[in-house]
Amino acid sequence: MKMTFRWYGEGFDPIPLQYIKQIPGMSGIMGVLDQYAAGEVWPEEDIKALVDQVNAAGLECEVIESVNVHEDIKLGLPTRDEYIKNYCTTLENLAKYGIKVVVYNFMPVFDWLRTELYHENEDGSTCLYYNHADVEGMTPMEIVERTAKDSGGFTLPGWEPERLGRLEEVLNLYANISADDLRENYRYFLERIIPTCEKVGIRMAVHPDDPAWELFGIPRICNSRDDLDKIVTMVDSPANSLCVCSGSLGSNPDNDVPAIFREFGERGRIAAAHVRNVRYLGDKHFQEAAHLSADGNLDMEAIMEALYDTCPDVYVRPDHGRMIWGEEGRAGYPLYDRALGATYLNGLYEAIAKLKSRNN
Ligand SMILES: [Mn+2]
Repeated sequence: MKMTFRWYGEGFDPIPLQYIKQIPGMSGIMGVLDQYAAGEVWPEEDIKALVDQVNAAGLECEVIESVNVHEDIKLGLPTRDEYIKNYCTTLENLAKYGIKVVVYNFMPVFDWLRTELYHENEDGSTCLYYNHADVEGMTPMEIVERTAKDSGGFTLPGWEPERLGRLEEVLNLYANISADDLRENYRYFLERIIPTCEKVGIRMAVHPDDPAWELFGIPRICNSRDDLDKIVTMVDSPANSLCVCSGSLGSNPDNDVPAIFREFGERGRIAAAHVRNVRYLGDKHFQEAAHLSADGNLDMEAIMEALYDTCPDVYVRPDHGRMIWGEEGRAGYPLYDRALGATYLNGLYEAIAKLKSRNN
């Protein structure tokens, strides 16, 4: 396992690389070039600058999260071929500088969605929070505007200003798209990028939808074990793999998260993993918890054991954290609580490894 940390880049992320390096057991980051909109080619010189900067801090930069997929590709518009070509060029450029895994998602319009970004807990910490009842009373535009206002000046992944301007138009375009249509558009994309990935040695890792259900009547096709199975069989190659996310899949209690990690790990189709906990508050109603099993509803030991048993070389990162100890910053991506998460996950992993080697 390689423990990593999401980092948005100089000028986009308030956390210095040096602080990330100081977290025990941290091997590298999952990096991004946030200045490029979906569909644009990432130039070689910018990729090189990012990798050099991360390496200079004593960290690896082998995973990129995310190279966003242009909406026209998801919609299957004629313009998609140009954007797919650009996507392949970006993949070729990334491979030249040692990138091994690209995390992405195929969620229409909305990446992750929460109804509160700074929900206050009894202990004074804040966390990301979701109540579907609130979503049902709001239009997509209202919820996007509220999220942008709450985000404290940070651009949230999936909520880039460039995309918000087209929200109304894009929502209308999705009105006639079924889940099967979306899956066919996804297949079209994969069939055209996976040969490039195989050639340059990059594994694509799709992140599940978050939360794990349909929003505003727009189809979502990456929510469950069966959805993931359909995706990995569409193009049967290790380059077409998953970034399993315990918190996203775990937002729906019907998903058996450790079993999903174990199955796709055994099938050789997990390239990256996000590990965090959730606490169920009701039907389609949850909050993000500390990583500790006892703080939420997921069995974190079983999740880490599935990774240990099936894909010990996987890139792992703690996922969203709470705001604790007075920290201010990008919602879901603080330093302190994610560092605690990484340390806890490393502790679980060490214990699992030692117990298993002792018993053999
Ligand atoms: Mn995640």
